[in-house]
Amino acid sequence: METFSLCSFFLLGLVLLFTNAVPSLVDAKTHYHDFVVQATPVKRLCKNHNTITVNGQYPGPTLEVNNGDSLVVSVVNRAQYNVTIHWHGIRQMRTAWADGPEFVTQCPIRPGGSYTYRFTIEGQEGTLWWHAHSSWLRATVYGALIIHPKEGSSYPFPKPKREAPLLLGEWWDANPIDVVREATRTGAAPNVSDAYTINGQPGDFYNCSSTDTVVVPVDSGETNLIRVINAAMNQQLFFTIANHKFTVVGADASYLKPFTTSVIMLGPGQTTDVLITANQPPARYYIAARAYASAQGAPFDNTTTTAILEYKTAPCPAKGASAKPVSASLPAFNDTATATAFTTALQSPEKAPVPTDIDESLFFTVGLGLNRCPSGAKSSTCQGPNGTRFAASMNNVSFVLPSNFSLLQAHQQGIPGVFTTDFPASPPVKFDYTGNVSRSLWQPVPGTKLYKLKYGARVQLVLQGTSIFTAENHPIHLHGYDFYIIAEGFGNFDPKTDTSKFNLVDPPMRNTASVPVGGWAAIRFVADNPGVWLLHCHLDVHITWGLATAFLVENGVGELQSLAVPPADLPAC
Ligand SMILES: *[C@@H]1O[C@H](CO)[C@@H](O)[C@H](O)[C@H]1NC(C)=O
Ligand SMILES: *[C@@H]1O[C@H](CO)[C@@H](O)[C@H](O)[C@H]1NC(C)=O
Ligand SMILES: *[C@@H]1O[C@H](CO)[C@@H](O)[C@H](O)[C@H]1NC(C)=O
Ligand SMILES: *[C@@H]1O[C@H](CO)[C@@H](O)[C@H](O)[C@H]1NC(C)=O
Ligand SMILES: *[C@@H]1O[C@H](CO)[C@@H](O)[C@H](O)[C@H]1NC(C)=O
Ligand SMILES: *[C@@H]1O[C@H](CO)[C@@H](O)[C@H](O)[C@H]1NC(C)=O
Ligand SMILES: *[C@@H]1O[C@H](CO)[C@@H](O)[C@H](O)[C@H]1NC(C)=O
Ligand SMILES: *[C@@H]1O[C@H](CO)[C@@H](O)[C@H](O)[C@H]1NC(C)=O
Ligand SMILES: *[C@@H]1O[C@H](CO)[C@@H](O)[C@H](O)[C@H]1NC(C)=O
Ligand SMILES: [Cu+2]
Repeated sequence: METFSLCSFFLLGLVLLFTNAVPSLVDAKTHYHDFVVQATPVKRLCKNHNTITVNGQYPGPTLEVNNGDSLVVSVVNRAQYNVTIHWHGIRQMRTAWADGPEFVTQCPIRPGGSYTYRFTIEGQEGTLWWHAHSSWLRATVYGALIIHPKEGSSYPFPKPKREAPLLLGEWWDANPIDVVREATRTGAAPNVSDAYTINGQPGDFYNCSSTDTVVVPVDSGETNLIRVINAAMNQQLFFTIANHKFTVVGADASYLKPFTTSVIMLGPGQTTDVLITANQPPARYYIAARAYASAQGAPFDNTTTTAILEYKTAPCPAKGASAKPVSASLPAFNDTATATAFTTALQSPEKAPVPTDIDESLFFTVGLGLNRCPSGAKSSTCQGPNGTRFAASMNNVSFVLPSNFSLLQAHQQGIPGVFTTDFPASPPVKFDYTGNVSRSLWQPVPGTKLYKLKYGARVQLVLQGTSIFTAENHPIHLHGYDFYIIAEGFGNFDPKTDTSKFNLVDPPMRNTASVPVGGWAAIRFVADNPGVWLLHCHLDVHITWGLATAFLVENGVGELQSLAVPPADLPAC
């Protein structure tokens, strides 16, 4: 049992339960879990909501496994919405059927239905998470997925005394499904959120939240591992702890060369593992997160969420102003320099097997667009800028999900008419991507176009941001793969000069790349996992507008290089 200072109890804070880092002693295990998706009363910011949760928990249950273990998660849908669960960052080798994005690898689990996700963790260690991948349900349907080292092995850094996840989320004082439906109807940008949260709690900078702030207890002198997860819907976040530096040791379930910083930036989908040593005078210190908002002039939630790092021997706070924890300072909302300094500091711990001979050299633009409304269209459905509707695209294709089959089923069963494989390898029109883009280029074309990859293809993909409507940092997530981020930069990628920036020695490995605002990122991976794998912006507002495509990776030779057969309980459309 943990002991906590009495202050926490007087303050009615929610004390975070650190787990002791105990190695388990048995061989690879199979973990069975039941997830019941259901509406649950949740009160935040003074108001009650009927929130969609897993097992009545918000955030949902933390899953803990060892590298090499298997998970069997039986999901029962008792909510009124279609739902699926995505295991964000899990490679799902040959088990694409368990990946989860709706209409990509499965049809949704309908109200009253169920589906059991079965998969094995192969060669991944660190912090991942799970979340709904259907409409905007992931606003409240998410949780941590922690992968401890394989049996008998340990962390490649000094063993932390204790460890705990901190999930950064986003809360609407509304039903998030109503928020996205309203935006889809009107064509305008959806309402921004009303609060950010840490482990489901906004913290004491918000009205009606001060008694529920999450408290992270520490003992003087100990070093703990904090697993930070950005589960927010639409916002990159800066994260810091007052008066404490931390050592970054991992991101997206890949280890990193350790380095010290006082602030980290995470795009939605990204995780960062940090070691923090309690080496300051015993007191209470704010843990804080707020927006890194890269788009100029676009509205965003500019509030700050907090938790409290509390030394167990901290003197109990007196009543009044002096009760405040030590305050934390965060970068300015538009501090791209700090965001970039962080993302470019990440390196693999040692020399990495980065593919050098490239079979597929791809160049995808990523950005927004505006659809003109047909004359005669109701103005209530054209509430975007100047009577348009917002859109987004990759290589000018605004991605449309099918509704009668999943892409993976259509691929595996050879059903025609669901998708095509003519997604362009490079932009159909070359232009000054980050300049003042002509209005004639702003309207993308809707389509369900995939890019086909042969099994084992060595792929280089340059993700080029555009300044159509507005330039913005896009967190681009690839399902079913980790990739090396070999370089990033501002402006237009120049194949003649920018290849000199490529780090082919020790680039970081991630599953979500932050493409700099008005810039580009280059990634490499080997297509060694057959299936249909979504590539998308992890800002849900952008995927809603079509900022996505998918790779169709063909089978290789033999069973070990081929997609498994679909599970018998795979939901039908
Ligand atoms: C969005 O915000 C507007 C303005 O505050 C409000 O009238 C509307 O009800 C909100 N929509 C939803 C779905 O909450
Ligand atoms: C918080 O409550 C105070 C007092 O009722 C009010 O003036 C203020 O606008 C509220 N702030 C927010 C962010 O709702
Ligand atoms: C957040 O935005 C509101 C509305 O635009 C503004 O009044 C407020 O000053 C901003 N707060 C911060 C901390 O920037
Ligand atoms: C950031 O915003 C401030 C105003 O809040 C402005 O003065 C500054 O120029 C902006 N910086 C950048 C890099 O856009
Ligand atoms: C909207 O129209 C006005 C006036 O024609 C123009 O100045 C502005 O740039 C337009 N905005 C967008 C986003 O098209
Ligand atoms: C699936 O839906 C698409 C788009 O609506 C349609 O073109 C196609 O014919 C449908 N396929 C089948 C087999 O029903
Ligand atoms: C962008 O180009 C348009 C049309 O060519 C021009 O009207 C506008 O002034 C330009 N904007 C900037 C910021 O240069
Ligand atoms: C996208 O395609 C549409 C339709 O062909 C075209 O009008 C527009 O200029 C294209 N934009 C870009 C960036 O290629
Ligand atoms: C739920 O999923 C089914 C296919 O399984 C689809 O036909 C239906 O439109 C979906 N409902 C919503 C509200 O998206
Ligand atoms: Cu994802």
